[in-house]
Amino acid sequence: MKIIRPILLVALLLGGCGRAPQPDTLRIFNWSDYIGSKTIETFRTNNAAKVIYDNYSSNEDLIAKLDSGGAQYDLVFPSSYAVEILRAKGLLRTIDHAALPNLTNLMTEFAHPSFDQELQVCVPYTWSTTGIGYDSTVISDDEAKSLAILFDPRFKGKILMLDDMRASLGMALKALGYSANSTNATEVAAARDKLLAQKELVHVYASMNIPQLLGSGEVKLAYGWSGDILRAATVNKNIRFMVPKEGTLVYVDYMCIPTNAPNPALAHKFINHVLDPAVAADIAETIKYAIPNTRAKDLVSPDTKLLWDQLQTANDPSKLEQVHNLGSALDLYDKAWQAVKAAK
Ligand code: N2P
Repeated sequence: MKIIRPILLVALLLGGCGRAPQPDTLRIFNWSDYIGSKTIETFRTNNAAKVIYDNYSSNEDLIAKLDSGGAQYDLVFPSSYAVEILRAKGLLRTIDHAALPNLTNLMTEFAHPSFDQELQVCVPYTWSTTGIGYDSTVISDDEAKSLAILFDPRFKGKILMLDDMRASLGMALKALGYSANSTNATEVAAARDKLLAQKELVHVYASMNIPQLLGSGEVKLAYGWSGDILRAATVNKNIRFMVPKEGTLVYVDYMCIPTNAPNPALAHKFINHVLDPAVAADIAETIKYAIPNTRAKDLVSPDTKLLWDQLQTANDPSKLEQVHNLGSALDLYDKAWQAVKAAK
């Protein structure tokens, strides 16, 4: 007995002795409110896989988490500039296109991003712009056309600002007539001061739960990402989305596999799953972000298709700015944003 027991223990620890095999596990790290109603469930069923699903609230959080080496995820969803930063740090794995037969469904205009022309480390997931979400019973369409509304004392305590360094400083830069990618210290300091002056009007800085906060009426005015605002409009018919005349930021978010991913094979399967037209259509239907999948567009409801088309046509390309990787100038933004967040 004395001999058999330890052997049994080892066998149990190794998962032997007739126990059912452990399911393959996929660890996903994504923004909140950013997946279809059925995406995970159908993947679990089709692949007999276990899915662990965690959320982050900004590109900066994601970068810090992966950079610390402590987090082990198979799939993450950074915006373009964050893909560049993660790649430069050696934190992204090369993607095997042979494992992605559905890649042919990708819209050609998204297939060659300037920073990764052959999609070596990323596959496009969604695109969106930032803009103004407003309750049309309180704010007129005309008022919502300018970023000035976000600085109007009449809406003190009713405003939501994105808790997002690049998006919020980018908005303040555009309100001042500068580029959202400015690397000029005086301009970034002016944007910081604009946000500092606005702070007493802001009810909350948030990058999670925006559909709920705006949809429930807790805030009447929000500077947010198009999909979150359009989603708020599905629960509260008075909510509208406006692209400000001063111009705005355009985001493409991507699916990437971290270098230390424990299960890259399953991550590839998930990317291919998301590229399936029916899966992509369910994602668009749920989150109201535009999905760069040619075949999904025919599968969404007329309402979602309309939102998609409006987003495309309402945006004057000359007013849209992609958020770029700023290299060492990022420090200016870090300091400016810390000052805004720390101010009373
Ligand atoms: C979803 C947030 C999406 C981030 N709630 C847009 N880049």
